[in-house]
Amino acid sequence: MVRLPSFRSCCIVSLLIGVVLLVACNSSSPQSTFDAAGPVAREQLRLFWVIFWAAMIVFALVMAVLIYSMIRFRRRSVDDLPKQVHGNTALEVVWTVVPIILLIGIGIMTVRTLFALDTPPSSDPLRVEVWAHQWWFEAAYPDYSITTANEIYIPVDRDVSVKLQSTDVLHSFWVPKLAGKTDVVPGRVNKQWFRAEEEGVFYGQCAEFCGTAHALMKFRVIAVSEPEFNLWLDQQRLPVMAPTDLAATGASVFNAKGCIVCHSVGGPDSNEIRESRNAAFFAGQMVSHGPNLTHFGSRDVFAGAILEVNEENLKNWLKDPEGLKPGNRMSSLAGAFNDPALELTKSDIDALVAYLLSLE
Ligand code: HEC
Ligand SMILES: [Cu+2]
Repeated sequence: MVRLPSFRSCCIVSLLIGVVLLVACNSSSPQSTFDAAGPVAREQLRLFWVIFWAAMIVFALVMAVLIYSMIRFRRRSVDDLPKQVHGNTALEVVWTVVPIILLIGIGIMTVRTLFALDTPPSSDPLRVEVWAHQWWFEAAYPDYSITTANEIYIPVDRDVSVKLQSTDVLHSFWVPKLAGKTDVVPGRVNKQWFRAEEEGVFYGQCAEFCGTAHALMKFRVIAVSEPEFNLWLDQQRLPVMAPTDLAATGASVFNAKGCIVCHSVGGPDSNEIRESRNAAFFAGQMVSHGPNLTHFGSRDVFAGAILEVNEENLKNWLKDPEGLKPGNRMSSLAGAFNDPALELTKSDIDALVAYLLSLE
């Protein structure tokens, strides 16, 4: 015979589940929407709390009435039959009108928040163009001729206006502490803006399932002081220095082994570059456009912000990108061109890593 769990074990299990759920609410979590760091996220959070508490009050009232009726009107003996009623106009009007009022209220607040957050208040926001790719984010700064990937530098306390475009499938751009999700739709331009009110690294993540490596499609928004941001801009605009020694060997390997087909070095990527690479991708001639590597050595993370930039990780990446990021579009490098001459030897890899790290 099956034994039902006792009341005590039920209590213990629910307590444990409660603890686990509460731990998940730790507000120091880097991707928590409950820890807004700017005006957009804060307004959205405020709306969330209003709707949450309205729903909690309705929930509590309905539960109270339900539990009261279950106890008050429980069946007391076998032939106990409650008073049979049919229809109650007053009650029906109440439970139709109250939700209508609630929904209209929530609707008004939602639409007002949408309009209030539609455009940045500043007339001179920092403009960033984000291109979503399977499975990494590209960030271009059109006013400064900079193209980078996975890391978006912004100055603190300045509005940032983000133009969102996709080169392949649906994605969604999401930096939980700065602003809610905005879908990135192929063939369409979407926009979002935010402002960081404190310096720091804000974690972002693609929030729309976009294929195999969707879970490994992260990025970072790095908010720094205005002078630090200007230093970053200056450094990103420097031309690439001529590589020396092992790095110079790496630069020739980079050309010889076809890395240059997908990766630009020495300047920003133009829309023409992006378009021709994507056209080749859709024609099945190549494995899509890879991140611009002009100042790769100055970045902290790579491959969708899942790996730290260092010698060991880069060697492993070039040896076996598939092992580090399953499904990624660089893995089939050798396969795509079907040419054993493109395979990398150990000394190729050492030279390439020296070259990549020299690209500061
Ligand atoms: C067929 C196109 C293609 C070729 C050829 C290619 N890559 Fe890539 N590469 C990519 C793509 C796509 C990514 C992004 C992978 C991801 O994060 O999902 C990438 C990522 C990288 C990254 C990390 C960049 C970042 O900021 O995330 C490095 C470094 C890199 N490739 C180096 C190389 C080197 C060196 C070669 C030549 C041996 C090479 N790649 C050949 C497409 C290519
Ligand atoms: Cu995704």
